[in-house]
Amino acid sequence: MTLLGDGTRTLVMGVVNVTPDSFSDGGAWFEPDAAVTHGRRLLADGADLLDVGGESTRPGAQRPSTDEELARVLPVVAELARSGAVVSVDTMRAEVAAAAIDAGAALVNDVSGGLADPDMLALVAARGVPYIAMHWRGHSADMQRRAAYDDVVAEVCCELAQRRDAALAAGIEAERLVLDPGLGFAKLFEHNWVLLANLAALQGLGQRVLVGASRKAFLGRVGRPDGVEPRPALERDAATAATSVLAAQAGVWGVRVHDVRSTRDALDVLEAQQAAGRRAAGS
Ligand code: PMM
Repeated sequence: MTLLGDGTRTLVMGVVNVTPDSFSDGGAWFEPDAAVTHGRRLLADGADLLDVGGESTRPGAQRPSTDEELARVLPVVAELARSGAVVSVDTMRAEVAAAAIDAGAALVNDVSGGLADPDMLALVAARGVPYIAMHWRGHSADMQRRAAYDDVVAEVCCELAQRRDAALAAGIEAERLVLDPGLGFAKLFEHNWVLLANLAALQGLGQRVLVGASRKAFLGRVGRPDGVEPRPALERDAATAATSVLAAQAGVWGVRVHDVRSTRDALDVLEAQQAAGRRAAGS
């Protein structure tokens, strides 16, 4: 199997946030040892790869300095890579990506798709690692002001196609490029649902697709009428697992989740059902 898999099943990327302030886990893994232990737990639960990040991207978040981000992610990337995990580094900074690759990271996950740092695409091309480019319209401090679309699917596809073309022009091989619709980033609740319902349009861009719905606010609102408190982030894993199944049914390359076990179980169910269908068709 190549680093990005053989395409026969949807991969599960487990999230390791080394941040004090992520919306999704409240900084539970901020200490390096705790982050490494958490990463190992995600692997035991069935993660195919681990995504280590040191910058919270929740709406309104302020950015850490480059030195702070490096200090957060490098020890965790190094230790998890040493224990054999396929590690991606979740960063918008070329300097952090370069240091993380030196420490053992095998992929770069850039939520800005190369827009935040003009050196990112060239760095990734030079290092020859796979690159995840997410749809992004600006830093978290004010991104929700940019959540205006006439046709969210067409506009996200068009803007991602521009990032694809920039990545390819910089020398990143098409085989190593993954695109991500960026659920929750400059998106209102309804935009996320429309994108989830139209993953085929994103796949039409010709690249592997990653979906990151895990614990996001739109899942906290599902099934709750207006006026009822949204479900807290830590109670969104069943809804997340359901989105993982929807994404896998659409044939995406990977899903990025905080609770690997529930998504792994849900994808195992889907795969068992699909295998039975193939057996029945062949008999
Ligand atoms: N979401 C978050 C962070 N990084 N990366 C990708 N590729 N796709 C996403 O949807 C995404 C991401 C949001 O923060 P979290 O780490 O708490 O989930």
